[in-house]
Amino acid sequence: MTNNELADVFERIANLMKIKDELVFKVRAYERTAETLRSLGEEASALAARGALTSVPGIGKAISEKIEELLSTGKLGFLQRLEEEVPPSLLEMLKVPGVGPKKVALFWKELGLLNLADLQQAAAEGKLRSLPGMGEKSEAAILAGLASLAQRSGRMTLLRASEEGARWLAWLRKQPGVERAEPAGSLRRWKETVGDLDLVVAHREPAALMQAFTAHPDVARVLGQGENKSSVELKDGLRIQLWAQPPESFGALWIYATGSKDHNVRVRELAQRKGLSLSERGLLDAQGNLLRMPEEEQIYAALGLDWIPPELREDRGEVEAAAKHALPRLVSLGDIRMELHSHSTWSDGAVTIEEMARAAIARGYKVLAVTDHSHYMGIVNGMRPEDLPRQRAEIEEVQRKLGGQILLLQGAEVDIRSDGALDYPDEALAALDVVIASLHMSLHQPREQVTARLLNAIRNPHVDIIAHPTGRLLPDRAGADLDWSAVFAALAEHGTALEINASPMRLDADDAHTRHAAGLGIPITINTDAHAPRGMDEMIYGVSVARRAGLSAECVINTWEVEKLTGWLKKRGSRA
Ligand code: DGT
Ligand code: CA
Ligand code: ZN
Repeated sequence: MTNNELADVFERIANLMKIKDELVFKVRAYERTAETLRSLGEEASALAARGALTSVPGIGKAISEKIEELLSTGKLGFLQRLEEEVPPSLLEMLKVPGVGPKKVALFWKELGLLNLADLQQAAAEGKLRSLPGMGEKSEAAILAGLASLAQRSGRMTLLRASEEGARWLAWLRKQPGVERAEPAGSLRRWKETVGDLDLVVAHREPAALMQAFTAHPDVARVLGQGENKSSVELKDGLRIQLWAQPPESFGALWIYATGSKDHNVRVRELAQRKGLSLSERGLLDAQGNLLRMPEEEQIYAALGLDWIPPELREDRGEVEAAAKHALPRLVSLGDIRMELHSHSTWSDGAVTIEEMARAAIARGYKVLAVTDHSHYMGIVNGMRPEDLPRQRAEIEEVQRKLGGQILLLQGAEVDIRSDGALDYPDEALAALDVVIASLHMSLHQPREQVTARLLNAIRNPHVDIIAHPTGRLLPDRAGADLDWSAVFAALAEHGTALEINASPMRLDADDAHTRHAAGLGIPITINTDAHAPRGMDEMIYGVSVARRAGLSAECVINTWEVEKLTGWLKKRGSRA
């Protein structure tokens, strides 16, 4: 067990004792033990092995015996007896803002509540207000606390994670002795949301670096500090884990800290079968000698594997594919030649069509589709069908001005109304070069109803693309509950494209649905939905979803030659 895992056990003991209403000084001893363990410079297991646990200030005989029992058996009789007296499910309730151990004890003893779900139900039924020391106000506060707890997943968007990661990597690269600093964990795998940041460095003597890191002025709390690994919580709540190994072990460290956990397990098994031993400290041969491997490629090669792009490291068959040299050639940002979903001042965009076109040219794009919103209620400044001819005239004028640098398409992002009807009549849709349909309102209708709306749009022969299909907002707001098998069947039947909306707040469709859709031959399009030039820079996040879905460039419309795109649109009966 690591120091952090041991500390968690002692924290658990302290909380259970508080609910049991034990004496404060007894509880405090366990809390202090947890704090001591988290800031210990050395692993408790190493201290125990030397019989030196009691030399740590604050760790007496009773505590050191408990630590030794945990280290040797992974269990603790004392805790097991405590959990028989105080149900551990009660601890869930402590996470609710405004609920402390005294209230948990009250709810448990007076009402028999055992967990969060019980508490939710009792509060909703108005059963808490009549308890001693409670009232309508405190009951309402608990309901509000429960709601905010459900909202908080403790995860951040990829955008925030990338920005914070870049800032901390820049800081790390300036520290003495740092030979290399790189992102790892879910950030490097481009997972749609990130829990904590994992950063890795190559360093020969990292003790001083760990010290500087945990003493950084932005740090609020040190969750763990060791020779090769430290973990902190910043004042704004962000958590960072910093890992360090000497340069000759960097390949193994980077693989380990990148994960995912399931990928690591698979790779380590493979190493074992070859008589090797792989950990975050390095790759050891059968004699226990460290193999000098500063690069990931060297480790994978030693295991008979091609290098695996981090986006694929989720144990979804990538290790087997790498062994057969059959990994897909993943689409990359450089393959993208067009943006097919963008807004201008004709609806809620910030700049003119010409400025958006110039921004697209600056990014090397060959096609820009201007797809302003339709006018349906709730959409700010949406366009009425009668505005479309005047917009067409402006697009043609900009096209003349910019000549062959880029092809401009007139499209629209047509709202799918709450009753499933599209916001423009068919004549208006038929006059457009490309039509995007999307759900914006009434996302939380029952599954059959919201799915039927989407199917209605897919079946309209003028609709080319379904944008951000669920309407979810990351990190925490769920989107529509779609019947995906019906949606996939309709998309495949009509050849309609499915969008990966590249905004880090959306990433919708997600990687799993994209993988499934592409497997059925459904065309995939990646678009930023830019409302200003800088919005176009989010393309990389959409590409990451496609990469996590295992897609090569051919599956993605935006990588096609211009003629292939216009041919596809013409065949669908669009004007382009
Ligand atoms: P997150 O932070 O929830 O967005 O997800 P990750 O993937 O960054 O996970 P995290 O931060 O818990 O751990 C970072 C990496 O450390 C993870 O990707 C793989 C490695 N790791 C963590 N725990 C274990 C473990 O128990 N076994 C193995 N083999 N690797 C682990
Ligand atoms: Ca992480
Ligand atoms: Zn849009």
